[in-house]
Amino acid sequence: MAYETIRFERADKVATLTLNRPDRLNAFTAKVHEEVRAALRDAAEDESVRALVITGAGRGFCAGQDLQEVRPADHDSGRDLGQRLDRNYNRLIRSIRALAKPVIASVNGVAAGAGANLALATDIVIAARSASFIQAFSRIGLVPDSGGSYFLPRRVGQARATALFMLGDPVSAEDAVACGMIWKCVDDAALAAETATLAGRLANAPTKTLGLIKRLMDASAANTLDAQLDLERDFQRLAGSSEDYREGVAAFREKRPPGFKGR
Ligand code: T3D
Repeated sequence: MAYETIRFERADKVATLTLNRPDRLNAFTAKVHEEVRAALRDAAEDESVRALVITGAGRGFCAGQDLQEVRPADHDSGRDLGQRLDRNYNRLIRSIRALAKPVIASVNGVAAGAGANLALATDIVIAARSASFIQAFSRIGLVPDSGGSYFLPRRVGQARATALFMLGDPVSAEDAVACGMIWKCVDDAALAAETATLAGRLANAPTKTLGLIKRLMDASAANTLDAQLDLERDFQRLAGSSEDYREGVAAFREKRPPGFKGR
């Protein structure tokens, strides 16, 4: 499929989705959502893809909703923001969490509003040192969306999250690492190479197991210890019957690196 607002490339078991409207800091329009949905479907269905990277072209990662596309007429025509969230952002975040493969956000620049929360919805966030994260919603009179009010307090705690949501202040990549919002920050010039190394490691890992880890992590946010122990038992049963588990144990015994197939 030919895309207008994103790039979607596959190489060496890794798919890379690049938001590609740099003059608008890769803000989301309806067209971007449509194309991202198609790319995420592709990434899910293509068994040769074992890790997905989401990044942005130019100096920004994603500035959230394109505010040029928002029109008061949306309200006049009876289409409210709740409907837009259901149709676009909520589907986007659910698709990322449902993807049974690791997803990396490689945050190359500012991530604002839904752009920040898109990053937080991925499994591992690596950022350029010059990047920043802004819960910009309240600056324009909106509440956080795209899962921000779910992910952020779980990562940084209620006190920080509430202040960030209410104040809309930028958080530097270094501070984001320090407060547990993201995994790692690297020099700007090293971001592409570090992302490729990380994606390569994940793409050669036991993919089905990583998909189960993802589900465990999501469930742990709401589960009791008892429920989580039961889930670990169920998922270990699945992981334990995988080809990759057999390979992992065989490789350990034979003192060689494992060759996981993602099965
Ligand atoms: O409507 C719904 O569906 C509800 C869903 C809402 C989800 C949301 O994401 S709400 C939050 C929307 N996003 C924002 O409020 C962020 C708006 N942008 C900014 O605050 C700033 O641009 C940044 C802090 C992100 C970056 O600042 P800076 O100084 O580095 O860049 P800039 O000069 O502001 O932006 C560069 C260009 O990108 C500029 O265009 P120009 O003047 O050079 O022609 C700017 O207008 C454009 N741009 C940046 N963000 C957006 C945008 N254009 C449209 N929509 C944007 N969100």
